Amino acid sequence: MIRLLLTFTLIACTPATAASNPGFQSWLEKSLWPEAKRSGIARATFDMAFKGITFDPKMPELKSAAPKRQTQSEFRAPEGYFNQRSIDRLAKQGAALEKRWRDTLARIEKRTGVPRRIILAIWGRESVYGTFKMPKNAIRSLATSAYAGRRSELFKGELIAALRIIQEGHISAKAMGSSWAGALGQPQFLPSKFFDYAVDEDGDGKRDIWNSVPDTLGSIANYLAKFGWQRGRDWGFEVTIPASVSCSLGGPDQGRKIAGWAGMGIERVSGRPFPKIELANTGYLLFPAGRYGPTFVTTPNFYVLKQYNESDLYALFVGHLADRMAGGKAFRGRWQDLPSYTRAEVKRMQDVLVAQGYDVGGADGLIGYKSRNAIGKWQNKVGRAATCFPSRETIKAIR
Ligand SMILES: [Ca+2]
Repeated sequence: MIRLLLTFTLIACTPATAASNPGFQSWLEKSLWPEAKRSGIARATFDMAFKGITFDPKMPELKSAAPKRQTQSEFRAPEGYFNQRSIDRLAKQGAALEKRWRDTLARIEKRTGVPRRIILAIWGRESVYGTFKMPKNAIRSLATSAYAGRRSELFKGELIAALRIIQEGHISAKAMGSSWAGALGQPQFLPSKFFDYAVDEDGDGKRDIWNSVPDTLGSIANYLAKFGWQRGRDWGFEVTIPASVSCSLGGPDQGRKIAGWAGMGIERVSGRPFPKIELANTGYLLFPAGRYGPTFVTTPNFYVLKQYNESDLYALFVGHLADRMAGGKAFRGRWQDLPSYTRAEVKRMQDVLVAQGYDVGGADGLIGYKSRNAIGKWQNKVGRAATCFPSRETIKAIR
């Protein structure tokens, strides 16, 4: 009994620190330090960065953590992703910030060609214009994931990049806030992207994407510019696409001049014509939910937005939010109720389509444009109306 009590007391008194994971401190010294040193990190930087840093048992990246539910926004009804109240609020805040940072935004827009509202929309989406409090210390979360995570090598590289950022004096280790996954500051850059994309817009010698609004705005624009944002062009337009145009024509590998799409009867929902510069250049059809939701003609800039986050809905959210800041209306097309699928269900359907010779873009359990096109082609082949998105009934029929 005494022994039990003693044990209990000991556990209760042991803070969740190094003592609860002695391997962590030894890994820092024996495994991480030699590698950091080889990468040019000074001992003083290393010691300062890890002062008081402990293993974080709550990280979702840990091998022992319960696997996350295998769904993601692509298969939930997109309606939830485009929450109107939150978009309205973000659009209002964005429009106010556009006034407040007018000169800075004008300078950045002129230099990079990235429209100010696109820059603002990414800022809003990533960190609610810098008001979202970063939940984690980057060093602690990256070190925990590098030590015991499922993608240890990847996080080790990110951690060493984070140490370089500290060593160069852009931010202190303590103030280096990040997401759970280690994405840094207001633009949510991974540390490895920092040196290529972050800029010192306010000229104080630091690329401070945690505290400086100009640095944040300049860095977001620089990122998009470096990924090829086309100056003078929009991101895309909501359109009506007549039934005579197959929904299996979606995606970046089936582009044609926007004048060509217009010639097939595709029109903007606003009733306005496509701008001249757009008509003369390439555009792509986008059916994010097949025929079960709004449809779009996008420009190559839509795919530049996807370089920020590899998701059609993310890029659409950013483009749409930018339009809303300029007084644009909510989507005209309605997102219909769609079932949410597990990745396993989608993968099973994809495996069947692949076995029948369709290109689904990799049977990964995610419904990307190639899977949508494949579903449309399958539906045409078996004499169904093409919807290019699986209803419950379709996913059961594809077997
Ligand atoms: Ca700066």
